[in-house]
Amino acid sequence: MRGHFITFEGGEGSGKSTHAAALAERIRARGREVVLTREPGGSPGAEIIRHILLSGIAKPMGAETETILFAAARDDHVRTTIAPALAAGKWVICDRFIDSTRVYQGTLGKVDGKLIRGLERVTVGAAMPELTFLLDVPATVGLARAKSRRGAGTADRFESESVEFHEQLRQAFLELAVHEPKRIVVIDGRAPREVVAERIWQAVERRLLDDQTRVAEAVTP
Ligand code: Z5A
Repeated sequence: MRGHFITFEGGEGSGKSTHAAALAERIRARGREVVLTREPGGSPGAEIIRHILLSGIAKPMGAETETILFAAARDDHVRTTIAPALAAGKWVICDRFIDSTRVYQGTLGKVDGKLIRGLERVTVGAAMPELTFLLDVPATVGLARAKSRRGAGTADRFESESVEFHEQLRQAFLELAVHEPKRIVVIDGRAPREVVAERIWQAVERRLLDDQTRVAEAVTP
C-alpha cells in the first residue's frame, strides 16, 4: 500500500517547520506512522549537501550548480527516506520540496525551466506530493520571525538576501498555486498558530483522512 505525501512550502519564517511538526503529531495521534523530514536534507547524504548549500560556498559557482546540488540532495532523500516510507504505507511530511526549487532556483535564480523539470523527473519520479501547504506571509513578517528565532546567530545563504528578493519569492509561490490549485492549498500564515493549524488539519481530514476512512469502511464486512 502507498502512504501519503504532504509538503510544506513558503518563504522564510512562514511557519513551515512549526506546522509540519504539529501536523505530524496530529496524524500520529490518529494511529498512523509518520516520517517528518526536510529539504535540503532528510538523509545522511543530503544533510552533507545541505551544509554546503546553506553555508553559501557553492553560490559563486552559479545558480545552475546550486540547482544540481539541490537535485543531488533530493535524489538521495527520495531514494533512501521518502520512497521506502511511502512504499511501507507511512505518511511522509516534508518541510520544503520541489516548489522551493521551482521558485528559488527557477523564478528567482533564472535557471532554465527545462533543466529544473528534467531534474525533477529524474529525482522525484513517482514520489510526487499529493498535497502541498503554501504558508503565505509578507516577506517582512517572515524575515522578522526568522530573525527573532535566530537571535545572535548569522543569517544563512538565502536569509541574507534582500526583502525585495523575499517578496518576489512570495509572489512566485502564489503563482505556482494558481497553476496547481488541486495540489497546492494556500494558507494565510499571519493568522494565530492555532488557527493556521486548524485550517491545515481540516484540509488533511477532507482530502486524505476521510478518503482512507471511506476505503476502510468499504472493505469492512
Ligand atoms: N532551498 C532552495 O533554494 N531550493 C530548494 O530546492 C530547497 C530549499 C529545498 C532552507 O532553509 C533554504 O534552502 C531555504 C530555501 C532553500 N532558504 N531560505 N530562506 P532552512 O530550512 O534553514 O529555512 P527555511 O526553510 O526558510 O525555514 P525557516 O526559516 O526555519 O522558517 P519556517 O520553517 O517557515 O518557520 P518556523 O521555524 O516554523 O517559524 C519561524 C518562527 O515563527 C518561529 O519562532 C515560530 O515559533 C514562529 N511562528 C510560526 N508560526 C507562527 C504564527 N502563526 N504566528 C506567529 N509566530 C509564528
